[in-house]
Amino acid sequence: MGNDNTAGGYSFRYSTTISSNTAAKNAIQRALQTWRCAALINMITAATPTETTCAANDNINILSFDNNCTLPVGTLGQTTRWYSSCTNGDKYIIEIDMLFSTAVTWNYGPGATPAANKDFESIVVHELGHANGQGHVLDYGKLMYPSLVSGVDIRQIDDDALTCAHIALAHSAQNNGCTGGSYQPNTSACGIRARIKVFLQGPYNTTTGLMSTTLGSVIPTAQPFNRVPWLYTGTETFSALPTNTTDWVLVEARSTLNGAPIERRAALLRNDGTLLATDGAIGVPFTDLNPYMPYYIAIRHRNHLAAISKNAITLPNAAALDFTQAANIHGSNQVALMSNGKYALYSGDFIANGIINISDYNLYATQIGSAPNQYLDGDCNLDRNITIADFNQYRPNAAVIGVNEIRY
Ligand SMILES: [Ca+2]
Ligand SMILES: [Ca+2]
Ligand SMILES: [Ca+2]
Ligand SMILES: [Zn+2]
Repeated sequence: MGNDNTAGGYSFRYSTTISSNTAAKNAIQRALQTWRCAALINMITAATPTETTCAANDNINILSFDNNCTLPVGTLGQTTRWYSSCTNGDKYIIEIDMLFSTAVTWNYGPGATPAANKDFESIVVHELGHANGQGHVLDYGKLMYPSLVSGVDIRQIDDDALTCAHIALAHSAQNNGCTGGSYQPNTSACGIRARIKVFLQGPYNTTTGLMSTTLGSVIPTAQPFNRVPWLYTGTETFSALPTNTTDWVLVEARSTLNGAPIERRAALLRNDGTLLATDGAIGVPFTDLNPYMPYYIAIRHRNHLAAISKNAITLPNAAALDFTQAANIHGSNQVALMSNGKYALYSGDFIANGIINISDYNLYATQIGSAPNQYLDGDCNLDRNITIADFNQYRPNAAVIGVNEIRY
């Protein structure tokens, strides 16, 4: 990839066949945003449409229906790329034209795709995979598989496509001596997403493999770490609680294991362990990090022992950093082994200082007897109530000591 539009990436122009179709344009914008969030692609659409409707190396990157240059029968979309050479011998894309069939009945979404229709957004996401340099895969059902069944949508980017995109874009961001300069990852649209998975012992159910969502409506809409010991002043809020949310967590990105965080972000924890942005999108959206650089990740919770990753991971990442595996966590005995073989953050660090001991019990003791249905730190099984069940979570964990790197 290169800097084609002097803004570090590529600008497409709608042909007049698309510019009059608001539903199609909205689907294209969603597809572009999907790629920006997942892989920092720097591709936008320009305000001015073009009369051009056919693929040609004419310095215009078009998005067009195939009214005037009919695609082969059965082809839903087609991306044509032109290349030039960089001084280091690489090739980079100097032009991208994208055509879409008029021979099928499109579902423009964002609703589900009716059985007889083809999903336009899915095809745009697929074609944008080609636009950032990818070919096809032979795994049926993957984004870059060369056909899409009617009635099906594949609007998300799978790990294979994401991994390929990260490799291509990380390389493109280096100085390869391409005319016009280097491609610049777009980090402003959606942040640099850290995909992370973590379980909390308190609300974890070893039978279902999920955490409870009992807190539900008592979860505060604003992040709850704006107090001792975190003193985190971030402004994360949600307007609608994403589906299946368990609680808030605080995530730190650090350059070194024991260094101060470069950036902290509050995120929502879904009951399957996936961390979400406050809008429900997958991944923690950091904004102050450098893309494609390695960071250690620490995870904190109001009443569970914090943990930090064993290794620094490159962000954005494709496969989630998995705190449910002890091998990925720095230090020994930093996470609780659950009876189904998964690991979870230790329950019972009620004052969240990185050691589970009598001072945690003391906080619990001051809250037992509180009115039910509250959001209290003494509730470590996250069932809205402070009961003996919370003490029973704490008791076997008392004397667990977190590594220095996560202690306050
Ligand atoms: Ca063109
Ligand atoms: Ca403690
Ligand atoms: Ca409880
Ligand atoms: Zn294709």
